[in-house]
Amino acid sequence: MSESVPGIAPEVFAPHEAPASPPQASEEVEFVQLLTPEGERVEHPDYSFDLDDEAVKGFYRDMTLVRRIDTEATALQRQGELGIWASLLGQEAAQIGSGRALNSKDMVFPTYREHGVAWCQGVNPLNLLGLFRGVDQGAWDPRENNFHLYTIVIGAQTLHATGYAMGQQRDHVIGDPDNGEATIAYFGDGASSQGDVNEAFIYASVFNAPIVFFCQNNQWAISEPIDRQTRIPLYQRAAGFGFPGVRVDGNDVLATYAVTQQAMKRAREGSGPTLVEAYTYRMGAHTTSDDPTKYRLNEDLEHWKLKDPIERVRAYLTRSAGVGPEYFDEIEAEADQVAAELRRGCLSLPDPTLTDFFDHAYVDQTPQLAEQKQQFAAYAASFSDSEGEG
Ligand SMILES: Cc1ncc(C[n+]2csc(CCOP(=O)(O)OP(=O)(O)O)c2C)c(N)n1
Ligand SMILES: [Mg+2]
Repeated sequence: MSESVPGIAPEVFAPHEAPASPPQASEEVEFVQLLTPEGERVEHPDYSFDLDDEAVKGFYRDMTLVRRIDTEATALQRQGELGIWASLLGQEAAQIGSGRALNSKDMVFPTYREHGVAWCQGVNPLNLLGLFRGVDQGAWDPRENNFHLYTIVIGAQTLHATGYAMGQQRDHVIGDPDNGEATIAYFGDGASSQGDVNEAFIYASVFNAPIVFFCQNNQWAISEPIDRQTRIPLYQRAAGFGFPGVRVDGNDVLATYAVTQQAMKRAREGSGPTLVEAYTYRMGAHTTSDDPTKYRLNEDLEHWKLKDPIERVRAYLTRSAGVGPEYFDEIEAEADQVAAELRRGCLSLPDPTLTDFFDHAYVDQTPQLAEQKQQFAAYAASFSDSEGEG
């Protein structure tokens, strides 16, 4: 291929060379920030946080409890009580800030890591554990908490969400920025490379659907770094699809709240989609089946620890809002209680009757599934004869 194609940089033709790296953890990244890692409030020309310190205390509580739930779930997996767990460690601010910016009518389409958003929507964390324990296929009713079932197929939920948002538009439930309704679709940096996500962007754009695409750029798609997904900041892609994109400090709960709130208002009033890129970091493994020490440097992790989303809120509350240590102790005690309850609940989840799974795939049983159910029942029964042997 010639290197002199007009308008195309020669480096495009060096496919095996590593592309220019995106900013490393130690470099400055342009984003909306309202609370620094040191816990200082800062101004931004386009976004402001307009809630009081009581609300900030609430965010601190949310993030601490959700982190504790996450730690307990990881421990339960290690003890053989869950099949797998996808930790949200490090992403608490992105999830609590965006989750708390939703109103009671907005609809959420999560991936498999949005335990913090589930918390904000009032989903019982035990329901999340049921899925990861393999005793059900997601036992919560999406309509009850406006929180769709977890989606493992990367990016697929962005299409489901766009379809839902187009339904909201056709039901004429938009037009009011505060009391109307809109949809938010969560996805990851890796998912941004999926066809589904790009198709969702196009549909949402040309139909002006009331949706916020909330990308948690945690820098990793299992072991693939962000520089294998994009050469430009992800939020800039929105321009090519014809709607605004904004990058927010994903470890700053005040900023993620403010940015999501504005984007949701825009969607609810009928002004169309927004892409929010929450710039954050996956502090843990991809899932409990993964070992990140095989592919990333410990010093990166150490660097991101200094940007911890919970610590900065604690620093702010202590230094600038006069919150004493008793408050933090209370939250710790509550977190321990929540974790103990979750553990008790998990251990007492009833084992499923496996043949029931065939009944839950569709609303109405199909002849094929009925046959498969029978075959499975016969197969399972073949083991009971040999019970107690060898
Ligand atoms: C369509 C599809 N392809 C591949 C996978 C396997 N897979 C599971 S998680 C994952 C990486 C996703 O990364 P990202 O979108 O950044 O989300 P994160 O896990 O970092 O939250 C992949 C490739 C899958 N579940 N679905
Ligand atoms: Mg990722």
